[in-house]
Amino acid sequence: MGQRVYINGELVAREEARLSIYDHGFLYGDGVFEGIRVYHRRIFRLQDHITRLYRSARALAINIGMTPEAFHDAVVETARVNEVESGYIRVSVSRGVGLGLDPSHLNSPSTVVISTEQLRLYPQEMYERGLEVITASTRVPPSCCIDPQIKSLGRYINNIQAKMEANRVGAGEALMLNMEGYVAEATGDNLFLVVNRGLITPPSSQGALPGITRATIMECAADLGIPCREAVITLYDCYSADEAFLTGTAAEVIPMVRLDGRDIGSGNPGELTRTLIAAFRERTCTDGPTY
Ligand code: PXG
Repeated sequence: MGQRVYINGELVAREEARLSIYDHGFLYGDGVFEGIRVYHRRIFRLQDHITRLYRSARALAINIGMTPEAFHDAVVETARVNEVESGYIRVSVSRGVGLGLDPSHLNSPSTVVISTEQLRLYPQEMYERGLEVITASTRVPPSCCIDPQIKSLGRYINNIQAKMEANRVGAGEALMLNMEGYVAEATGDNLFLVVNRGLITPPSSQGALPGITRATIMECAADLGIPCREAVITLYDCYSADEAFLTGTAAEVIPMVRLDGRDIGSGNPGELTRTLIAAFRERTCTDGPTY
């Protein structure tokens, strides 16, 4: 049987999935989303993704129109009917359908789409050799504009611009600074530095999304007795770090070995990075509901 897509309460054939041309997600980026991974028929940290989705929606006053429990079950059911062994689940929710900015003119409840895909963000060799990264000139907006803690559709126009900056110079990723010039995160990943055998990562107050892979790495570090703290990070901290890596659902955990033409540490994936990648891999076998 072909792939099915959950759309507003129904599982339909992928070719038959239809959205209105006046959907607020399409017209204005007025919506929220989650990208979730499946490992060995386990939906990795699904509960955390549902919690973040509902927090994002609440912050934008979007009424998802179903309970988090029902949403959870809909994600599991979509993965189950598509027989996903390992892969990627995209959950998108928009405010609804209606032409015009004013949400009081919307003539439908929120649009909910759940689909499954295969996804690999970077080529395999980059996981082994490490990523070359640049600092983007495109900044993360301050929370008084588009709050970067909200995983909104619209915020990604900036991140896409930053990613294009990386593409233009053949780099694998771009680091983004906040308006004060401190390091926030990469375009779809959080940043960790290894300094003096401990980890530091920017706090969400500096423009980092509260990443679920980031939280997992913090737990792995605690298990392994590796100190980890949130810190305000400058480019100097990155250039002079012993090791660095990026974390995200799509990217998983990937070493960052060069930044703006400077080697980080030896310029190769570091020992602590490798240890944490292994610890992360182990967790993907146990965390999350199975079907
Ligand atoms: N920062 C940003 C801006 C992100 O978009 C992360 C950090 C990492 O968060 P998680 O919870 O995934 O560890 C993200 C997540 C995609 C895609 O389609 C992007 C993300 C996740 C899944 C898919 O490129 N970014």
